[in-house]
Order: sequence, then structure tokens, then C-alpha cells
Amino acid sequence: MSDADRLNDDVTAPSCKKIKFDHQTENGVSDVKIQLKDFIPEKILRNNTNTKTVCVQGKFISKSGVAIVILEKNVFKEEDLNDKGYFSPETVLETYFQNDIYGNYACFPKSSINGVKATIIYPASEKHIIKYSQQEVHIVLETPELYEKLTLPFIKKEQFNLQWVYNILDGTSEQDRIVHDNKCEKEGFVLLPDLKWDGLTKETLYLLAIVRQRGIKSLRDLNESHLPLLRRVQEEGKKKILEKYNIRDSQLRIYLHYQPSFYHLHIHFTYLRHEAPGIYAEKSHLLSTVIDNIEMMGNYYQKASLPFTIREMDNIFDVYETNGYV
Ligand code: M7G
Repeated sequence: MSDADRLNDDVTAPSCKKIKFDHQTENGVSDVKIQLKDFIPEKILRNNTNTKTVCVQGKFISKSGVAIVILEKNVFKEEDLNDKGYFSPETVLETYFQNDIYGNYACFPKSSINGVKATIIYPASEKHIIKYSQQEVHIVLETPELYEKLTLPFIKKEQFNLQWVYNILDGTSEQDRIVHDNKCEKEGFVLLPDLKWDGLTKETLYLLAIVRQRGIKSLRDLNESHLPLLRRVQEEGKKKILEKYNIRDSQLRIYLHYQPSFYHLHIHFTYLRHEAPGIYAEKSHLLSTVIDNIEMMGNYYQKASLPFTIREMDNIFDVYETNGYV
């Protein structure tokens, strides 16, 4: 069975899927029906020409509160590069110019392969607006002392609500997307497609392992007592991805973010070939290195200085700036 066949067998085309909404959101809103024709754009927060992603702030007609719509051009799926996809009779070419052997066209493939990935955050908070806005970035080196003095009090006071995480773990949201569920309270985790992934396109594979154990905020909290959990996520995650998506572990990037946006331990699994957002040195820590460091020194992450990036609009930027660290 080819990779493409295996992928097609395992996943349903998005158009065939019923859209499910969270039963409970962080604001207690349930079953919100949303249509883009009702969206009134007000401000472009970010327009990234490299990732071909645009984040727009606005409102929905006759609904209160702010909404953020994120539109992202999809990557080319290799299985669509044939006479049923881009090279089918349904594709329309409009000539811009022809010069000698060079031709330049506007190409309009059929709509089923020409979709745009849309993410909608509604109602969005001020923190969401900041997260999706374009802004200057700085790097700080967080010593254990700075973590205790500045970062930790900030995290305790201000962080994104974790309701979406609990909805997944408690079985009220995204249940049809779950790839693997180990129900052990101590070493269990749920593996499912990340919000950033359509769950279909192998070229951009992006899964998230969310641990069942509550109270592990981030990399900083990890110690030798978490080694069985981390090894389990690594081994079972790799195995399930091979079974379902036919991608070998040697082609996976498995990592944690520091700082994360959400302070409930989760591990990112992405396809090595795919340059997913947040894979760079200043933000990602490979799970294999994390395990290795803790094996060598049980309290490594309580002793280490960890760099992280902060953006000027983030409130934590003010905390570090006021204290003279940026
Ligand atoms: P992070 O390292 O805390 O923050 O990762 P980042 O956004 O700076 O990377 C959290 C991950 O959870 C991100 O990759 C998000 O795309 C993903 N994510 C966020 N939400 C709200 C959801 C959700 O509702 N469902 C799923 N499946 N993934 C989510």
C-alpha cells in the first residue's frame, strides 16, 4: 500500500465531516454556529507572505465580542498532482503573458483541491489578539531564579484558559479526531491532530500528545519522576503515527515548546520535512534531549537556564523589561 493510499484509507475528506463544536468553551458558550459570510473584518493582525497565513480581527453580525479568523493557503498534496487533480479538465488557465518559451498564467484548480484552512477563535480575548499580532520579538535567558521571581508569578496570574485541553481529556471535544488514547491517569496521554493541521495532508503532519496528568505546567517542572511518562509518550506516539500515517520515527520531530502558550504538558509531533511554526532553536526542545538530560541529572530543568522569546505586546515583556532583563 502506498503512503497516499494508506493516508486516504485512514482519514475522511474534510468536506464529508460534520463540523463539531466544543460542548463547553472557556467562556461557557456552547454550540456556536459560525459562518464566514457573517464576519466583518476590522483589522489585519498579521499577514505572513512566507507561510501564506493571514490573521484578521473582526466581529460577527449580531454577535457581541471579538473574533479572529486565521486563513492559511494549503500546501500541495502530492496525490493531487495528476489528471484528477491539478491537471484535470476542470482546471482553468488564464494567460498573463507568453514570451518565447515562457508562459505565465493564473491557474484555477477545482474547488475541492483548492481550499483554504480556516481557524476561527470566537469569542477571542485580548491575549488571543496579542498572540496573533505581528510584533517585535526579544530573547531572554531565564535562570531558575528568574523563573521563580518573574515568570512563575506571571504564569499563575495570567495564562490562557485550559478548557479546550480538559474538553479533549474528558471526552467532550474532538473525540472523532483522537489517534491514540492511553487512559492511565499517571502515564497516559491523548494523541490527536493539532489545531494547526487539517488531519489529512501528510506533508504537513502535526499531532499533539496531551498528558493526562494535571499540574505539569511545562518543561521547567519535569524531573526524574516524569521519565516513565515521557518515554511512554515517545514510544507510543511513534508507534501510532507509523501505524496510522506510515511515517517512520526517523522522520518525526518530537519536541516541547518553552515557553508554551498553554501550561498543561503537551508534546508536539511534526513531520521532519515540514517547517512547522515554532520549530526553531529559541523555542523547541527535542523530547529525546529532554529525556537524556533528565536521565543524566534528575533536576536538570530546575537547574538549567532556559532561553525563551517574548514579544513586545506580551504582558510578560513588561515584567522582564521593568526589571531590566530586555
Ligand atoms: P504551545 O507550545 O503551548 O503553544 O502549543 P504555541 O501555540 O505557541 O505553539 C499548543 C498547541 O496546541 C499549538 O500547537 C496549538 O496549535 C494547539 N492547539 C491549541 N488549541 C486551542 C487547540 C485545540 O483546541 N485543539 C487542538 N487539537 N489543538 C490546539
